Amino acid sequence: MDRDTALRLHEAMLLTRLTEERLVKLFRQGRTLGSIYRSLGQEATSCATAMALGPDDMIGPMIRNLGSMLVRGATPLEIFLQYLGRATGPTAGREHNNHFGAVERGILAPTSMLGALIPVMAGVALSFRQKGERRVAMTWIGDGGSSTGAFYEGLNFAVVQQLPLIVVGESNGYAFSTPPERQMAGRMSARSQGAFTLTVDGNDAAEVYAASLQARQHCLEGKGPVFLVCETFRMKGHAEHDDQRYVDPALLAEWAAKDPLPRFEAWMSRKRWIPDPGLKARLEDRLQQEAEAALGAPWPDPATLERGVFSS
Ligand SMILES: Cc1ncc(C[n+]2csc(CCOP(=O)(O)OP(=O)(O)O)c2C)c(N)n1
Repeated sequence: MDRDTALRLHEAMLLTRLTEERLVKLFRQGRTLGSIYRSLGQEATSCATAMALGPDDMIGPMIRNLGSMLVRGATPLEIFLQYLGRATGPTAGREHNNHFGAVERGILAPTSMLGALIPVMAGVALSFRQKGERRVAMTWIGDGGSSTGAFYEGLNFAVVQQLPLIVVGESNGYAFSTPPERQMAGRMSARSQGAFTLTVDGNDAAEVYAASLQARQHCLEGKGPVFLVCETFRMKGHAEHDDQRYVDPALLAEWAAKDPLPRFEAWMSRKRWIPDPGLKARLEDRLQQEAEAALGAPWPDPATLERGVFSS
């Protein structure tokens, strides 16, 4: 990773964290229409993976991958408008979290159904191969989501067809309140179905980035899909309405010490790559302004309720 990439990756992870913190404030003020699904402590698995892609690659994020959307050009303003359900947001108030895409940015809208994006993104990868395009598709799955039929079906198809698909497995300790051993047999990497599998420390942004570059290269060489398992931990409840009382505080303390942001800052400082000391204040200013702009944005007109929801 060169200095410029490291600085951009650091900024993306910090922006992800601060955007989510701002969303939590809006949630506690009763302003958001739904809950907030944090990626606290998992910023590297969203940002360092997406950062390794080329401009023509496509991502299909899940709800905990807001960072990947920011890396590909989604703005905090759009995110706030979306969570606040305003008319000028990406879905014009039809949906109230990160379920919005932008094909021109290479983002397919996230869907709630766990595993559903694996066959969809395998199809995207198939289209790249059929057209002879040097592009890869990337999507994410939690440990809980990797027990679904759609996950097995999609990854199996990608393996059989040798498709340029990267599936990032977020092994983060819990699925809602269910620990993995209550839902899945064996470690996440055991569910690769023959895909080339890499397991990395998901809280080490430099390692995640290097593995993602390797995964992309593997796909571009026509060697088939990659299952990139990131060992990490969900530092908050499933969402803001969940106080995660079922998680051992000692486990949280253990993972807090492995927070990907300070670790990446320490890695950068060993290389003498020092982020701008004013960066955090600058990002917070930007978020303040964009949150205020979103709070001032109009609500959707009830007369348009069915528009963009049902096909005419
Ligand atoms: C097919 C399906 N089943 C159940 C749900 C409800 N649900 C939403 S998130 C979630 C837990 C997800 O856990 P995991 O895949 O481990 O991801 P994490 O939340 O840990 O990032 C469940 C059960 C769903 N969205 N889709």
